[in-house]
Amino acid sequence: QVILDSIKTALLENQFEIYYQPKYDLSNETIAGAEALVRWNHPVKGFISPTDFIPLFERNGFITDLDIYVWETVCRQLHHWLDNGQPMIPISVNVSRVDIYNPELTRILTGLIKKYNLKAEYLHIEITETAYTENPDQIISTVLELRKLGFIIEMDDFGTGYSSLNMLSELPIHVLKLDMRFIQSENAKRNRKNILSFIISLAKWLDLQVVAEGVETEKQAQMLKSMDCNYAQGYYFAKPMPHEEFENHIKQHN
Ligand code: G
Ligand code: G
Ligand code: MN
Ligand code: NA
Repeated sequence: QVILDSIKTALLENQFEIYYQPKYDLSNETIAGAEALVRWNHPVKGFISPTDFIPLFERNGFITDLDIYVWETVCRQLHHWLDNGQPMIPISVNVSRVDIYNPELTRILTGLIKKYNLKAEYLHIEITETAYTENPDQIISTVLELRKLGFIIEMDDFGTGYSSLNMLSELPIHVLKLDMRFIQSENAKRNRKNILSFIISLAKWLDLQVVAEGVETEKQAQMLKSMDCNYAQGYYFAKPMPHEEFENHIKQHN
């Protein structure tokens, strides 16, 4: 397949671009962080969405090179802000369900932090909920190790998997990112709103911070704020954007 041959070239030719989607503090609407999301500008096929190539890369093993490339680009960006005396906004990176089992993972991440002279707390690590349920014991020990090293751990797409409440109480994570389907229920049945509100309260009891994803309307943002949700991300606030635009965005909002 063409797509397979082109990954090495793609990395060499910088065809992957990192977009940043801001995350807002709902209490004052300032930018509290951002998620790094990769885009592939293919010279022939044009723009390819991550939903089209990530699953393929997870099957053929290219995901590791890509994820490391994304983490390093983000660390270089953070180092640039540090060097220029700009405010440090923590950036969340995605770790594929494949890479989470890589025995080199913690070594790679600490290597990057050292290389770019960063505090680990500026790099937030997103691990999707479904990955935790595949092999909880191994993930828990990796997450514990990352946590000890100072990284902030976020559980992504919460609500798409089947974490038991018991498991949630034992996971050494810092942040729960609620899957969009919870949020996009503002006009839905009262029961769904009650579930959202309950999950936010539960997270608080467990001392976890909560990020709502896929916030598209003011009404949703208001609802989340009234439920005491900490942070929100979504098209209502801002879409993922290139780094220059993100830097301007920070200047305007913080
Ligand atoms: O950005 P959306 O922009 O279309 O992203 C689609 C999916 O791709 C999401 O599930 C997101 O988590 C995943 N994704 C985006 N960037 C990365 C990345 O750098 N690494 C991994 N592993 N997944 C990513
Ligand atoms: O799986 P993960 O949470 O990492 O990926 C987030 C995905 O959601 C990305 O594809 C991103 O572009 C997309 N996204 C971000 N904000 C919104 C939103 O408000 N609405 C919708 N429909 N998608 C969003
Ligand atoms: Mn994510
Ligand atoms: Na998500």
